[in-house]
Amino acid sequence: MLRHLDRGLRRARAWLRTPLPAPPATLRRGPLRAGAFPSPLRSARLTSLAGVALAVAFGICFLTGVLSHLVQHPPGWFWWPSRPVGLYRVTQGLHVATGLASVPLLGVKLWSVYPRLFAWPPLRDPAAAIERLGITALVAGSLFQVVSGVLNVARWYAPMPFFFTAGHYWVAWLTVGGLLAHIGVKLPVVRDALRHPPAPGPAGGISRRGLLGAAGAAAGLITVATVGQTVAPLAPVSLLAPRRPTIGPQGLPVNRTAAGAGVRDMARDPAYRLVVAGPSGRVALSLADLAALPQHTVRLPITCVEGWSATGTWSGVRLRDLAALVGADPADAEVESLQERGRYRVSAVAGPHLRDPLTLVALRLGGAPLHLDHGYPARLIAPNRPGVLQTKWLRRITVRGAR
Ligand SMILES: Nc1nc2c(c(=O)[nH]1)N[C@H]1C(S)=C(S)[C@@H](COP(=O)(O)O)O[C@H]1N2
Ligand SMILES: [Mo]
Repeated sequence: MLRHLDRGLRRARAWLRTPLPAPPATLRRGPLRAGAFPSPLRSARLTSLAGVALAVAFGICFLTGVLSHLVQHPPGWFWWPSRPVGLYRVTQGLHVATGLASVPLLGVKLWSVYPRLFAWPPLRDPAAAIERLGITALVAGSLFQVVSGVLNVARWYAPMPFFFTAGHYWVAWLTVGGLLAHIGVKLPVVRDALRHPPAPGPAGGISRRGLLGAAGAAAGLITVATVGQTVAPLAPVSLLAPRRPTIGPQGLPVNRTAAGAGVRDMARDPAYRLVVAGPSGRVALSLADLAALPQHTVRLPITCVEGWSATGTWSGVRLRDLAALVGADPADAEVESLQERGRYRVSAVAGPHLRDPLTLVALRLGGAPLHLDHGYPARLIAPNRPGVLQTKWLRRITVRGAR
């Protein structure tokens, strides 16, 4: 039995290495010519260094991205705390920063290897054909992730005929699968290339070190030029950031306006009531009722998955105080917006956030009543939570009791 398996494997390996017939040599023109890519800057070492840097950036970007997905769509086994307050801000900041830093790294990496597209013969053997297929998928996946991520940061959805979050998430798994296979195949090559000292560089023009330095500087520059979306003191140098954390009504950016959400009239209706329903009943609170409850003030950020974040000073009623009006032992809650359509009209509030004294149904921002675009008359604000879950224009809170 084992002997058969062994023989089968050996045969498969031999087949993978069977030379394929080369195409007629007259087809070998243009970029297919020998020596068509003379740049002495390309080397196994450069490819390896760029590859290692890219693998680190992709790795951090992937892990923080999966984390963000889990926080937004928590499966039953997942648990996410409400503290530290700014943890999600850090992980999502890392996600966007490593994703943007990948742009120049991917550029250098692809530049250093693309002449191999024109290798002769095009397919040496079946193994080479399979490897090319894998690399094609990896390159396509990487480009898709980087481009769709940058488009999302720029809030330019028109070129994406699919739901960004779902596409970006599933292609991430495909890309990382391809990346792991690629690393498995190339690790010995990389180790070899990095162990040996670099060959003497070319005489004139840009040096290898210069090229690497330029790519590194570009990665750093892009990061600094966008991180101001999150780190307010760096905002003035954030030339590339499409959002400034201090521009917007009440000094805070707006993601979706009240007009865009179709809630202008409902939000300003004097008959507005916030309904709170729970295991032991239901109350409908007017703005005056809400203002008569104990008020608290917290400083918490809005951390948009699109890469900006900004801190505000919010005042209002603790969510746990509202939950206490409709039942003793609250487990979790769902908050619903006046907005009638759209993905972000409802959100779930898990136990840690429901019980946290920093979680508010906010009525005020920076001391003044909420601006209509920031969720007037009432919005949720909770610690360590993505912006998409900080639901605006609340209509109803449904509390579930512990069982
Ligand atoms: N009802 C509702 N709430 C919402 C949204 C929305 O589209 N509808 N957008 C969310 C997103 S994506 C973010 S980043 C924050 C932004 O809050 P802000 O506009 O007050 O800065 O609101 C969240 N709350
Ligand atoms: Mo957002």
